[in-house]
Amino acid sequence: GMQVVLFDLDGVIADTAKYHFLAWKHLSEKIGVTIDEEFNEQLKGISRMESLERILELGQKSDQYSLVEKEKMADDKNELYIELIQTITPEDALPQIPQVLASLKDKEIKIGLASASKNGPLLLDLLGLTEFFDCIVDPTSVVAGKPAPDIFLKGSELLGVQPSQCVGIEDASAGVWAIKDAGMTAIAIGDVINLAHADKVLSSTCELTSNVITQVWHENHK
Ligand code: G16
Ligand code: MG
Repeated sequence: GMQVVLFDLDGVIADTAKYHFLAWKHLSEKIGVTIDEEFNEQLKGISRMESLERILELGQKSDQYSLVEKEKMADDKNELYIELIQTITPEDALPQIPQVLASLKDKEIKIGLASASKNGPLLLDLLGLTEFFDCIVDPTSVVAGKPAPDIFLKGSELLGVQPSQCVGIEDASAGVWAIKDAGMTAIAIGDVINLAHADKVLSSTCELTSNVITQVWHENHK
């Protein structure tokens, strides 16, 4: 049966995507690039340096900066992001998330974090959810980021189960590809237009329960 649920963080456990967006927007404006929410969709689930690269490419500025300058920009963005997330408290977990985590724990289903964010452990602490997680995959330990399946595969490996026994939960198109390419069942949160490659799309975490997760897994393994 289903043994493990691997959660994405940004956009699934908490609405931190808005803070990533604000921090990137601030950085972009300083270098004369304008980004909007639609462009920001492409940055979801994508690593910090890769996100910066996409912004620089949008402004055709990628070759104007050295690697050292790019690293400084990425650090500045992260500094602002960390400032913005300090206000996060357990109240900021998205609807149903603490209940779903508790219910999975009751059912002895293991829980892992498969976030591209280096700030994942800090965010789980701010949200008071660290205790639910049996493993947090270190995103720096995998070579290829989402949409590559590596971070999800690493999660199943660390928890000692086969990919087919896992469900992944994502809000980003790149993340859903990562789950599917890992050979897992994918539940997506958000707009079906961006996320039709998932096994099930829920419009928000309000619809997420541990029963829905197990049902979607069973549907996929008939
Ligand atoms: C998240 C966000 C991305 C962000 C990435 C890296 O991934 O969706 O927008 O760029 O992490 O975050 P950081 O700069 O904190 O290391 P996920 O996989 O949790 O959605
Ligand atoms: Mg996400």
